[in-house]
Amino acid sequence: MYKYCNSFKLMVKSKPVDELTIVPPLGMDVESLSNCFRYYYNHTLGRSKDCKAIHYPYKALGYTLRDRLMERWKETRSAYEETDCKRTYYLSLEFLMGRALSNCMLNLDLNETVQKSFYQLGLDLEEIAECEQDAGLGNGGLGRLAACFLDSCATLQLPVKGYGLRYEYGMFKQRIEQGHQVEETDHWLLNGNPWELERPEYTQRIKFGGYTEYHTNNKGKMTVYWNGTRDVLAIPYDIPIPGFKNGTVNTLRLWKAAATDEFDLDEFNSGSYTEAVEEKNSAEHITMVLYPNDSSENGKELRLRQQYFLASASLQDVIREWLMHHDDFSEFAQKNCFQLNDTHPTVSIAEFMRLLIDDYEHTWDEAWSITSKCMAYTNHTLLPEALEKWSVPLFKCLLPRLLEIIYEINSRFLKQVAMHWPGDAARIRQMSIIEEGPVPQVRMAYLAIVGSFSVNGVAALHTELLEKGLFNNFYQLWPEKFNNKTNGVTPRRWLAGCNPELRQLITKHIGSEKWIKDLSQLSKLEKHLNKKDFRNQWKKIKLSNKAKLALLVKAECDVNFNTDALFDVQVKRIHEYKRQLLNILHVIHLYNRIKAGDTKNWTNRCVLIGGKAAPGYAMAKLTIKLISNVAEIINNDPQADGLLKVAFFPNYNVSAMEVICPGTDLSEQISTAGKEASGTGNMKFMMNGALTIGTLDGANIEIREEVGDDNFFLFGLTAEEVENSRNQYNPVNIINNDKDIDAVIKMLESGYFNQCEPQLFDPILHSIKNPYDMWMTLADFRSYIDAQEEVSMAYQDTKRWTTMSIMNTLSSSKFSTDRTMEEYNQDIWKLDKVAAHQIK
Ligand code: 26W
Repeated sequence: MYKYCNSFKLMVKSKPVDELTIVPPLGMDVESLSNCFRYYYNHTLGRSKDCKAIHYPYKALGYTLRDRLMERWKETRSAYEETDCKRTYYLSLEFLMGRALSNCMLNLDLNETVQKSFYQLGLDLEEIAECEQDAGLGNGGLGRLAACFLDSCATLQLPVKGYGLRYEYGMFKQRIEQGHQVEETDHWLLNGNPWELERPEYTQRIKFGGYTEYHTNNKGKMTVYWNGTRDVLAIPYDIPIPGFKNGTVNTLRLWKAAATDEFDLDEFNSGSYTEAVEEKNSAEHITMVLYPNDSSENGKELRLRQQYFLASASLQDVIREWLMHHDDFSEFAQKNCFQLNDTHPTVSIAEFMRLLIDDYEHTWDEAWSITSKCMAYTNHTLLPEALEKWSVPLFKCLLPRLLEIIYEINSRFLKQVAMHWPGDAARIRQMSIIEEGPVPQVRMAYLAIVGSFSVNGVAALHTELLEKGLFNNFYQLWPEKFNNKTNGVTPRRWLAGCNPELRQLITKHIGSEKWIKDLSQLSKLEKHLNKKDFRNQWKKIKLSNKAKLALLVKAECDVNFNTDALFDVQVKRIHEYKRQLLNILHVIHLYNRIKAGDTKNWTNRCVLIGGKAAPGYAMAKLTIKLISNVAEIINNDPQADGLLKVAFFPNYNVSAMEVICPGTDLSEQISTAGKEASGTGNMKFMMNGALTIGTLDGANIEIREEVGDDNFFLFGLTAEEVENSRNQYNPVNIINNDKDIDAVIKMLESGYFNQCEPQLFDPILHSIKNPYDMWMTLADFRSYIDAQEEVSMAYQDTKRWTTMSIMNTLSSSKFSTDRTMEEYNQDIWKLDKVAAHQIK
């Protein structure tokens, strides 16, 4: 018998009672939905017709739909159990889910039914749907990718479960005050969350702190005890993840931290009751807030606590479920896989070793054999400052047993290195999981590579750069571990859901809706490319989507966008490598042309830039201020009226993107080549018929390959050229030799955009002119200006533009996460698809 026994097991011993669980299926018709809605509104929520708070009807609808999900959820679970299928667990500190309501209606095919029901009830569905808070449990690309993956796995009927944290506060809300970013908390759970189901019966206990003790038992076997810990409880909340019209509902399990009851007994007994209760706070802090950094790690203890909390709770949960149906771990590695979303959950590798050795009495070799066959690691960034490292002293204090295990993993690993490169001491130093220095550090990426059987990048170029650069030593040692999995986006949310008019047009011309599950069918539209009627409808839909975006821009930014103009959009996190600065420099160039009267053959433009800056990232915040100031001047200059408008979009998030990408003409993907791992916004724009102006970076390269050179506006240095020209980079020379660039810099230096705020933008000017500018903004400026001029000319040729727009959507099928998930499954997970039992 294992010394570790979960009390929950006692509860499942008793035979399930059929009488309790046999229920007739719920109706999917208008009347059933209306009745169910009325029941929740009146009885469960206790509201009357006078109630003005809009979130009650929203909640009642949420419950009504969740009930329909619940039936399918149970059927999916039992299908997985009956087949004893292999499973994958997607471990991620971030899931940027956005809203659930419209996604649920789309995937359950209840859009029309709910609309009819609401019409009869006299309710405005659109208004009610708008009151749903985004589940913003992620920073950007990596978190949204996790959400798209879950959608595709459910649609493909892959038994994949997400594990994450239920942050009380999601990604901060961004307000712009006099051009500056102001952060506000995102208390997204304030009005409750109808989509989650609390499962307190599966609570897990997580250890922190303490010390280790070694005891030898009577058989001479040494056992390690991790004692004196301060434990925290992990309570799971399940979110249903519906597949598209297939009866499958997978699970996203999010953990909330809570204090244990016995935690403070000593203090309680000594009379300090209130102090003892106060201590509860520190436990609950673990899942209080999402860290809003998306590129630089800051080594905060609470962040390591979060990571271990997720890893330990999830692994214990998987083991619990495994042991309900299996006697031992002999088949565990064949039947389970953990995909690590970046290094954030990588402490799982050490934690799984601990559980197998200390709690389930495996030898080191047995435990390592299981662990290293189950773990797979995805890298999402090439930026060295984003690679996670934890100080050894901090690790030792918080997770002493895990540090011992990491040291042991490292020592065995370094022996392998020594065998492979005999006498190469430098190699051992370079590859060690522990970085030596005044304060030694645990390199989480190295731990991830050593402990995983698969290591992947997220676009072809990115994987190539990992192999040649960042992880080259490891690639030499284990080339077979490395593979590429180009990112994608789910076509449900990012085409069918956010662009209903285009969905209709595509369906009409393909003849069925099957393309929503099989995006390669978009190529069937090719025969309509030159048909007048189809093209006219295409244009009409883009115009209508632009009108919706213009309304949003008016509401959020108070700037008037004219739908005749070219809508030029860059929305993503604000970062120097993404070069929002290059974009705004181009805007200043256009403005200079207007001021100089150089407006022959002019194309009117509306430039929209949006995104959040990490609260501690001064340069990113200053870039927002610059964009806002430039916008203010240009929008109020009558000379520019009609020719050029600029707006900074506040609080860019998933729901905003659902309006922005269908209404965009030009997608800005202008990072310094070799810096953007993949990008996924680029794919959303492409799918919705926007054209890309971009560098040869990340997935842009593959986008261009798919759509063809003629339908993509390319500019800038390649990744190789960037690295090779760093030494010769001389921005001041570039300025002196290009009068347009010189004019832009002079405008900035003159203080034209900061007349009441002298010197405000000096740090930006310094960074532009710095020969060591990491992002080499000016190296690509001329080429960018020229490519933008091509864009302007192309836009005037409506016929050409429409063809290019259609070609972009038509060629976007590679960028569906359905394709991405099929590849993960074929190469890494090797899961069988399991259909859920259908509800009659
Ligand atoms: C430690 C702080 C931290 C937090 C998040 C460092 C790094 C991250 C992420 C790796 C940042 C991120 O979201 N990366 C993006 O991942 C996307 C999905 O693969 C890619 O498309 C983007 O190119 C990449 O920047």
